[in-house]
Order: sequence, then structure tokens, then C-alpha cells
Amino acid sequence: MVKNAPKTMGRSGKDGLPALLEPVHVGRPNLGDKAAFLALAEQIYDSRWLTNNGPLVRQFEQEVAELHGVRNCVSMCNATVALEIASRALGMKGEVIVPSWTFVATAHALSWQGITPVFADIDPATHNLDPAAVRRMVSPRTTGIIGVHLWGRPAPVQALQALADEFGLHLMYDAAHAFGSSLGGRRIGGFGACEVLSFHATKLFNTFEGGAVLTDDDALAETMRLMRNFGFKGYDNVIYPGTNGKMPEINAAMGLVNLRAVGQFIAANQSRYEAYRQALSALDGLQLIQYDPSNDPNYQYVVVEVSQGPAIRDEIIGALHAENILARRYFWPGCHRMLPYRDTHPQAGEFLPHTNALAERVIVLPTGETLPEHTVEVVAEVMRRVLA
Ligand code: T4K
Repeated sequence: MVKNAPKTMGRSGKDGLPALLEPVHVGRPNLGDKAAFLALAEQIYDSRWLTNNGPLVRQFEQEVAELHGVRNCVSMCNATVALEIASRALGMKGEVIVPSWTFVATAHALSWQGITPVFADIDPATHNLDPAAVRRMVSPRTTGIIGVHLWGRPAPVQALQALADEFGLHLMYDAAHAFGSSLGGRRIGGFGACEVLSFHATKLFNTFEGGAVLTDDDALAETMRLMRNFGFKGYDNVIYPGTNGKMPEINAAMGLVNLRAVGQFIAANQSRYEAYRQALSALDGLQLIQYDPSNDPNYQYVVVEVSQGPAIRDEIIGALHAENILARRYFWPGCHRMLPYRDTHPQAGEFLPHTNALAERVIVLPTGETLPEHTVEVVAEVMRRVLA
């Protein structure tokens, strides 16, 4: 918590200090019970079993699989490696269609393996892949689609599945943002051939670093278990050119503790989201993204669109930073305008009008349990000032 933070707003205050004395971040980690974590850390230390499919990893995988109602949870060291392993295990190659409007790891996981990510545009109302845009990008070299449940809001799973079936493509999801979210009562994690979760420190639910692939396909899960452990099938028997994607025990310990607090993390996010919604509702030219409560959103991302365009958006961000509120422009400028894609796909932007437009409008605001209470007021005041 920020201590002794003045209630006065802005640098215009008489002391000239920022409204928050310590920086407030997007992505401050949510933490469960410290004593429970330390007890597990001690257990790991005493047992001298630190990694390589240890008992806590196995327990963690079982609990995550049960929570999501899937047969297999294959834990990994992070979601980027999980995306690499899952796409490789599915047999994706050539071209794979992804949104450009995502964290760059979605695209990098493919290009790292010599697969070409082909960027399809989004639906500006949902920020998720637009199935009609995906259809336009299918070519004879396309082998798959990776949908992203951006901000934890479900991708158009039925339409994407229909496209995958029509063209004979592999379909998987980057569900890095979606822990705890569902679609019509069904948890995200069970769609497509498999789904990848991120347990990075900045996510709703973290294991310090970490990730997992969820799937009902036992054979696919078995292949991914081989791949994450150098291709070893038993002692001395390597049957595949694998990598090292294993989750250590200490990460699983953090996961087991944080699993018990997920409800509390979501409740804290939801109350901050509601506070932002009320505080920003009176401001013209701003639009807070909407969550459908029936989908049990995790409210981990507070995303605002600024209709006046990039100059005002950037002015707001500058003014928030001046008050120690470190708002972000996730995922500006879009993967297609980052290297290497800017060079390898110079024409990509022509197919991405909604991505390009949204990239100039978004602001992501801090939220979560540690958010100092008056941050929302300060944010609203700063925005009112700049918009005026
Ligand atoms: N797919 C999607 C859609 C993703 O969003 C991500 C990750 C991935 C795949 C890949 O998942 P992993 O391989 O990471 O499991 C951050 C995260 O590093 C990244 O995991 C996340 N998405 C992305 C949205 O955000 P940066 O470069 O913006 O992080 P950084 O270092 O600026 O941290 C964000 C803020 O969080 C900082 O202002 C400070 C705060 N923070 C951060 C850490 C690590 C803390 O307070 N404590 C911490 O320990 O990428």
C-alpha cells in the first residue's frame, strides 16, 4: 500500500508532489497467503526435490486441470515456451493466423520455430479476432489459427472452430489473460485443440513465472510432456528433439497458494473496475471496455479507449505518469509494427485497419488488490483535466 498518500490531486497541489508518492503499476502481482507459501518453500528445501516433475508440480497440474474441467494440464516454465511447444506438438508449420493486437509473445512463439505469423484484424467492439478477417488471410500455406482471449474476454470460439473445420486447420488459443474467465458457464481453457495459460507475475494468477497447456487430448498432452523435458521417455531414452520447458517446484508452491485466493483477486479487480466505471462515466470521449458478467470475467485489465486519438491519449498517459500512475498503452503499436514483422510483413497494416485505429486509442490502467484507494479519483481528475 502507498502510505501517507495525499488526497490532493495533481501537481497543481500546493506541495507540487505527484498525487501518489509511490508508483502505481499495471500488473502488480496478486499474492496469496505468505505463511502458507513459506511453509511449502521449507518443505521443498527440506525434501531436496526442486524440479523435474516434482510432487508439487503434479498436485498443481491436477488442481488446475480439475478447475478447468479438462483432462490434462501440462505445466511449463512460462506461456511463451508453452505456446511454442503446443503449436509444435499440434504440427503447425508454414503460416499460422494470429491477431496483431496481442502481446508480441503470441507471434514470437511461432516465428521462433520458423513458422510465419500472418496477422488478421480484430473486431473493434471486442478487440478479439474477427472471423471474417481470418477467412481473408487463409492461404494454401496456412496450417493453423491461434486465437487470443484478449483482456480475458472470450474469442469467437464457435466461428473460429467452424473456419478451422472448413479449411482443415489446427486451432488453439492463447488464454494468457483468461484465468478464471468463462464463456456461457464453460471455463476458458477447454476450447480448440488446446489452450495456453500464463502464470506470469503480472497476471491475475501467478506462479512468479509459469504457464500451462490445457487439453482433453491425451496423446497431445503426452507429446508436450516429452517436448518440455528434452524428449526423454524414461531414463536414457530420448525419442524427440525436445527443449526445457519444465516448471520448478517453487513455482508450483506459489501456484498452489495463489489458487486458494483466486476468488479474492477477482473480487478486488471487480470492485476497482466498478469504481473506474462510475468515475469515468461522466467523461465524454472515453470508453471503458465492457465485460459481460455472465462470462465470469476476471477484470484483470482496465482498458479505456480515447476517441480523440493518439495525441490526447499520450497526453493523458504523460499526465498520469506525472502523478506516479504508470498507465500503459498495451499493445501499441501492434505486433505487425514491431521487429521483425515490420520488415518481414511491410504490407500487413493494409489488412489491419481496426488494429491500427485501436492502437492509437488504448490506455490500460492499474488495478488489483494493492491499488491505493484514491487512485481511481486521481485518474478521473487527470483525464477530466486533459480532456477539458
Ligand atoms: N500471450 C499474451 C496475450 C500475453 O499477454 C503474454 C504475456 C504472453 C502470451 C506470454 O506469457 P509469459 O511468457 O510472460 O508467461 C508483461 C509481462 O512480462 C508479460 O508476461 C505479459 N504478457 C505482458 C502483458 O506484460 P511487460 O514487458 O509489459 O512487463 P513489465 O516488466 O513492464 O511489467 C509490467 C508492470 O508490472 C511493471 O510496471 C511493474 C509491474 N511488476 C512487474 C513484475 C514482473 C511488478 O510490480 N512486479 C513484478 O514482479 O510484459
